[in-house]
Amino acid sequence: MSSKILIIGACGQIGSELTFKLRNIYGDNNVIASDISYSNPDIVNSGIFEIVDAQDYASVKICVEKHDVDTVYLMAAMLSATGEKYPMKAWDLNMTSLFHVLNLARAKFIKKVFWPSSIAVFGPTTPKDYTPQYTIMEPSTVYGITKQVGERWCEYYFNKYDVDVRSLRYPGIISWKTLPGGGTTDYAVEIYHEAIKNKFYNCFLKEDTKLPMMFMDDAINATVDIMSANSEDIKIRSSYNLAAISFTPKEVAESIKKYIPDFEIKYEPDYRQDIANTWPKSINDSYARQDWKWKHKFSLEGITKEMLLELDKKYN
Ligand code: AKB
Repeated sequence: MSSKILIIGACGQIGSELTFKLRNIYGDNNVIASDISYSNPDIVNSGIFEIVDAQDYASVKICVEKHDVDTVYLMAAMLSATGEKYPMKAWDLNMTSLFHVLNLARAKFIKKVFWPSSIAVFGPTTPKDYTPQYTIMEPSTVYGITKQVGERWCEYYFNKYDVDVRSLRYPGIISWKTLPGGGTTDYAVEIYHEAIKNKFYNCFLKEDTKLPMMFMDDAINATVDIMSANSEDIKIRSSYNLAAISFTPKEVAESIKKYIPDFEIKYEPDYRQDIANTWPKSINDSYARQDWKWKHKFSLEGITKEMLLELDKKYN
């Protein structure tokens, strides 16, 4: 019998594209998309879809058993900016859902788990340039705390209970199909939408705020690659640093102006600036490149070209 995959949080920015990619690779009937509501019609109408509440153990277990699932991608989470508004909700969602999936694996209902971590595990005391895999980690956001603690639990479940859990520290992810929600890096997606729709963007970060970023295709390939790598090659069971490029709002605005010369940007930093100030500017991901041969493809120029092309088709 072929392996069955469940994606929890399939309606979100990364979950939706991961669903399409995994269905291409493993076949529509082997990939079950799930979310707490029917919020993304493209996903709901594209194949098998189940309502699953990631915070309810029974809800996840029923779906796993119903479809003979052996691999779970847990993509449901509250991100950094929203997490600062609802700290306890962020803690509950991000931690409870992880424990449910890890415990299902520990009890042998499933065999393999993917759980995304984030550059938010780093904090104000972390070295900012080319941040190493192993370094000071004192996250100052609730989201970052949940990701750092989650990483410790992933490694613990691997060491103590032999749970095959794999994880990546995603940077900001840029894509045109589904909007991100509640993150600090969301500006790098919104800017392209606003450039196409209004030729103007009011940016919530300062012009020189450099953050690690990645195009969705690279993030999805990294996720598929780490999950299909041989278990012996996955030497880090907390979470791997993962990098592609780094840029500032000013740099992305300049790359847009090459295609839309009258595009204008204004900077009005808000509470998200304080979050961004604590995150790395660039990431050293040499362990991922060495252990399971990670390689990114997209540069800022490549991302801008693709984003403007696709969003132009969508809006015009
Ligand atoms: C966020 O901005 O909160 C996320 C992340 C970097 O994990 N995109």
